[in-house]
Amino acid sequence: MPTNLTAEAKKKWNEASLARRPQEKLEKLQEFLSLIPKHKGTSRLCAQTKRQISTLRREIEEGRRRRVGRGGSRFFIEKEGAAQVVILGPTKVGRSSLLASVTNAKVEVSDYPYTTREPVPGMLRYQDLQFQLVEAPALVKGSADGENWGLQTLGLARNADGLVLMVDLSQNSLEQLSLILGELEKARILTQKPRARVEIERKHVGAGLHIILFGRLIECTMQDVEAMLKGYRIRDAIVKIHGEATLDDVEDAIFESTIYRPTIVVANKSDTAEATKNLDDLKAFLGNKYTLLAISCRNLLGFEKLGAEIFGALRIIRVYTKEPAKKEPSPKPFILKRGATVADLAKLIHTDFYRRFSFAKVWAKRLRFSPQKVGTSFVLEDKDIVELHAK
Ligand SMILES: Nc1nc2c(ncn2[C@@H]2O[C@H](COP(=O)(O)OP(=O)(O)O)[C@@H](O)[C@H]2O)c(=O)[nH]1
Ligand SMILES: [Mg+2]
Repeated sequence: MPTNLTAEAKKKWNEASLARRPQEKLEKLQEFLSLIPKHKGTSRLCAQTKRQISTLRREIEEGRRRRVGRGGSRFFIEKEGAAQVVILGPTKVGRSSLLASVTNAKVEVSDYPYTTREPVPGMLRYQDLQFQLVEAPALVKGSADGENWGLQTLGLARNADGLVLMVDLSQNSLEQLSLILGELEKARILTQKPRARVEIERKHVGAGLHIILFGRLIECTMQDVEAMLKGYRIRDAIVKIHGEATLDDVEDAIFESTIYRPTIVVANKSDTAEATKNLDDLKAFLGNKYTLLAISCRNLLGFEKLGAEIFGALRIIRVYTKEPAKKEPSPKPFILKRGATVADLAKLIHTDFYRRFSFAKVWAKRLRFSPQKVGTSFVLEDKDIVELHAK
């Protein structure tokens, strides 16, 4: 449903998105909120803006307190390894136990609820990769409205590369899963690949507006999209539209409201008496929508597939580069998204490298001859070896 904001409101949003200082951003957002007309089409935007305001307010308050003590937000975990995966779940499902079982992290496993109040990271090894698992504080009903540091916890999930939703097979697992999915939905974090994806990359003034359509527009034209972006004063940007997108999807992207995070479900305590029934219920509910992994932290069962399932859900590939003069590729792979090309690899290494690109040689099992000489548009796959040649 369209929001039909006034020009004044759109201008205010632009000011808010450009504001650098938190205090200034907060003020602009409050003014923006007062300018949103209240009707069905804007209820989601209102709720999201209120959430943004209250997160900012808390951050500002925390910052004030922190300036006296040590610096940095305790809810921000620096990314390490191939991807950051946040473990979400209600209290006592075994998030700490999982971290203690599969990573080197020092965590507190406890019979008391809400023991984990701050996110705790640990590294999970998978073949030649490491994933950073982060135990988030427990989700509760109302997390998306700020209960139990919910805005920060869900902010952590927003910032992650992937999610593990964790439930407890000795309890009503379906109820727990519904709680998690409900809070995520309220926070506009999708756990299933959406039918459309719109990326807006802001550019410097004068760069112009470039809209690239990879998919298809539904019930709107390129002119409509352009008019909507310009209405929000987005005049210098690269806009990529994947899948089947409506004008609402474009507006969602302007507000950066809806995001998608690859997700798997992990059901712990498979050693308990109630586990079989609860697992059956979960399977019936999930179908093939999510990967479901049953584990027992107590009996150390089911972990062997965790790394592979996370790797699969993230839809990433490893590419090994080789220098022309050397025999062996570098042991440390570059991480790319599935579907990435030689051009993406070159850009990832260095923009200058991409500009000077001449050709590449690829070694891969699927090729009839290796190495094969390829250009920038060659689509890479997991475990490909690439030798880049510059002009
Ligand atoms: N039976 C059983 N109990 C478990 C298992 N994993 C964890 N627990 C217990 O569940 C409680 C909560 O565990 P904890 O890891 O602190 O949960 P968290 O709140 O999600 O971090 C503790 O008493 C653990 O001993 C398991 O696989 N089976
Ligand atoms: Mg814990």
